[in-house]
Amino acid sequence: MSSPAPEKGKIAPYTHPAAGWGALKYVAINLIKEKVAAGKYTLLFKQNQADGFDCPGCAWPDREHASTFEFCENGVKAVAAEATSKRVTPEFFAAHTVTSLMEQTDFELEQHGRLTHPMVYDAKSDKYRQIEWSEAFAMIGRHLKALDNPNRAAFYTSGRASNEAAFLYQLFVRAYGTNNFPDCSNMCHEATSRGLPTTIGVGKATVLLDDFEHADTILIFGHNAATNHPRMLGELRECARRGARIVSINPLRERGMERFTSPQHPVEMLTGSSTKIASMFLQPKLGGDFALIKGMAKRLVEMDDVAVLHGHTRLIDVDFVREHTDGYEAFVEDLRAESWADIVAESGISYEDIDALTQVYAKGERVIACWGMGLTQHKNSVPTIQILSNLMMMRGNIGRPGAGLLPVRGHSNVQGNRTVGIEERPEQAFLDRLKEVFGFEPPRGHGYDVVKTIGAMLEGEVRVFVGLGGNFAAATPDTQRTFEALRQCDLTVNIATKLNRSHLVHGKDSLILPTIGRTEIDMQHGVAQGVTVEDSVCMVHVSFGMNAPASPHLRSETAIVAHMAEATLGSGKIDWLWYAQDYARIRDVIEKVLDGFENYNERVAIPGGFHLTPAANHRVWHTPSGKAEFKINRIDKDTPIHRARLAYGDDLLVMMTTRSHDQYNTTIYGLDDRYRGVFGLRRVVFINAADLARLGFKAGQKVDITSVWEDGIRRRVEDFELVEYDIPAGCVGAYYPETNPLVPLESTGDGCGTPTSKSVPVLLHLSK
Ligand SMILES: Nc1nc2c(c(=O)[nH]1)N[C@H]1C(S)=C(S)[C@@H](COP(=O)(O)OP(=O)(O)OC[C@H]3O[C@@H](n4cnc5c(=O)[nH]c(N)nc54)[C@H](O)[C@@H]3O)O[C@H]1N2
Ligand SMILES: Nc1nc2c(c(=O)[nH]1)N[C@H]1C(S)=C(S)[C@@H](COP(=O)(O)OP(=O)(O)OC[C@H]3O[C@@H](n4cnc5c(=O)[nH]c(N)nc54)[C@H](O)[C@@H]3O)O[C@H]1N2
Ligand SMILES: [Mo]
Repeated sequence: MSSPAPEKGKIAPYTHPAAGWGALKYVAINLIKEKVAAGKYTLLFKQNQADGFDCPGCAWPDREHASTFEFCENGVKAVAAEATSKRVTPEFFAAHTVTSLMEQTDFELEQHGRLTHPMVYDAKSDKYRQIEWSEAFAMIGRHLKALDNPNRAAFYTSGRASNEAAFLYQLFVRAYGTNNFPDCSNMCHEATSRGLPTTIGVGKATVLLDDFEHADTILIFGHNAATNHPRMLGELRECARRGARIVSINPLRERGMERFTSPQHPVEMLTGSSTKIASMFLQPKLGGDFALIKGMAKRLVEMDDVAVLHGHTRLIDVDFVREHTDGYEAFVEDLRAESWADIVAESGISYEDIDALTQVYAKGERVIACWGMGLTQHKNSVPTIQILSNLMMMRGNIGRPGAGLLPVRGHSNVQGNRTVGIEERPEQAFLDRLKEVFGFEPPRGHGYDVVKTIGAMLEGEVRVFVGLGGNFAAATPDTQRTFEALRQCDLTVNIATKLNRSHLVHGKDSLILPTIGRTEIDMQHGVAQGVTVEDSVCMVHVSFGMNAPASPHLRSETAIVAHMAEATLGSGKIDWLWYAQDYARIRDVIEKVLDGFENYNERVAIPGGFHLTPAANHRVWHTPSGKAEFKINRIDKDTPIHRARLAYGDDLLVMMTTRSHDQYNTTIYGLDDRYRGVFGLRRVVFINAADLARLGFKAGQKVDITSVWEDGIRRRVEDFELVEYDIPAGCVGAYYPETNPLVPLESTGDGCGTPTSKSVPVLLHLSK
């Protein structure tokens, strides 16, 4: 990545509640900065409403696409970023070589605005120049047809694409002949998508928003709602005011979990009052959740033993366990055998605190467990999701009102993308249906995920990369090797709204194909098209853009996919362009291929859309045993981190890479992280006071960070300012994507392949 610009920042603890006036002020600043045209302000009031567009900000659901405008600072930022009046034109590209653009930070690249024309890389001038759409598609077709094996191409998806675009994309890629579908999900909730089906038969949430009205206890693991899903705080506020207990399990005491001033409630806004959100905070070590939750399960069994002894009400829901589950006896036997010393050492939480948390859990009659990246980006993430699911099963907290599991998804349609077939390990039944409906034999083997795609590029096996949105070069781990991988490709194609790193780290041939965003009107043959998306609680609803496209030369994602397919495969078997003329046609075929989409076009027209109800909600379990399954996993004490600690002792720290308040993944809107008290800089390391003292460092000093891995490759980033922070000893935190060069490609979650972005073994050295 480009060399760091010198930063002048300020560290000042944030003492106010989350949201409230602070958020509003920043919203205003953002709109001005983005120079949104006056008429477009009304856009914000059409967000997440029945006749508006689905917010591209996140996958948090909304109440029936409610009539009251739900104010969310980050949704506004996402909309403003898309509605910006700044443009990246062919003239812009003529004025900058790719090499010179590489010198700019991700923040600077984002600031240039919206892409306006399809562009092709010209090696002689080291510049992008304008290309006709037809020529661009012909180039893609030529490259793809020239490959001796379809598995030499990889097709990335970032979770913003609509169901229609994503379905057509997977159809194209499978008709072409590969299951190489790396997607953002591989780096995100993959542990959820792999772990949950093994226990409850489905990899999705088992709750709806209404369940929050009935829950009496909400456990929130590893998730920073105030920044990443601000609208969730509104829901939690109502729960807290009703007296529900909210517990935050997070190495950091995130401000938003403490107090919240609701922008939806004028009295709170005017009086400056706020609502206390969480009543209990537990701060495990990074990656310590598996041991912690196993400790809760063990403690619950012990407490249940006592209840049996005294003839009290059982703490285990024995009816649920008997009727609905498999493997309970062996699971309990394993819990009894687990040592408390290991649980405490590996979780970083004392026995007393585990006991207190278990009491809260056991008192809850209706418990919801939510989680984010804090649980999913570790080596033991799949076991962690399994044990959490099992803990909830022990008290029958699945498939009844006010209780259930809620993985809080990131990208606004990442869940829908997977539903409609963006999956490198597709189920045979799904492929059979594709074959039945479209009459071709889809590839049957597993394709490459993100990490395997990069490996295969490095080996020279994958030669063509196509990205439907996202920023593959910056979002992925091991930056230097990923750059090397992409640069070895024959062709890289990026379908994008804005300029980003992935356009600059390119193959021999390279195309940037500009597309319209979710907030813009998608006209096909004179008719404005709606697209459909699925949120975190499995509601599918329609979204209509409201703005004129940023440039008349933009094409919709669906149209671009259709043209790529036609240029590669022709229209003999599947009439790609016909589908792209009217998206209702795509929904008709989705309905034929996938269960749950009956009368898709009619049902999605109802305000609020429809629920793709997971079978687990009805206590029907799509697992091999036909029951919800208990899974046994041991606490692993021989991981690369344990081995590194043996080698380096207490110098070895474990680092999480996380989001600041002013970013959307690799899109950097600004340099502040308001709730964590960091202003004007991003190159920081959050570190415990005791670690600072022990290592002989002082807050404010600059350090270089190196990662410790067993392959001899040097991974290092420089000049990060030490910030003293309330984070468990031995753990440090820093922002992504600046620290992605430290995440080794081979360091992935067992059973999910997710880069271990929240547990990277590192050493700190004072910068020269
Ligand atoms: N504004 C904004 N909104 C976003 C995004 C964005 O970048 N900006 N990104 C979107 C996407 S794609 C996603 S996936 C979501 C991400 O939203 P989150 O899931 O909140 O992701 P992170 O910001 O990475 O932070 C994870 C949280 O986990 C905690 N954590 C880290 N390690 C551990 C651990 O070992 N155990 C526990 N218990 N906690 C831990 C961190 O302290 C932090 O509070 O947000 C989505 N929404
Ligand atoms: N170290 C570390 N790495 C991580 C993570 C972490 O916590 N730590 N988090 C991981 C997670 S959870 C995720 S989801 C990934 C995110 O990985 P990606 O989804 O690949 O990254 P984004 O930054 O969301 O992509 C932003 C780009 O998408 C394009 N874009 C925006 N809107 C649209 C649209 O409507 N259509 C199209 N075609 N393009 C659009 C813009 O050009 C923008 O530059 O990163 C992962 N990487
Ligand atoms: Mo994500």
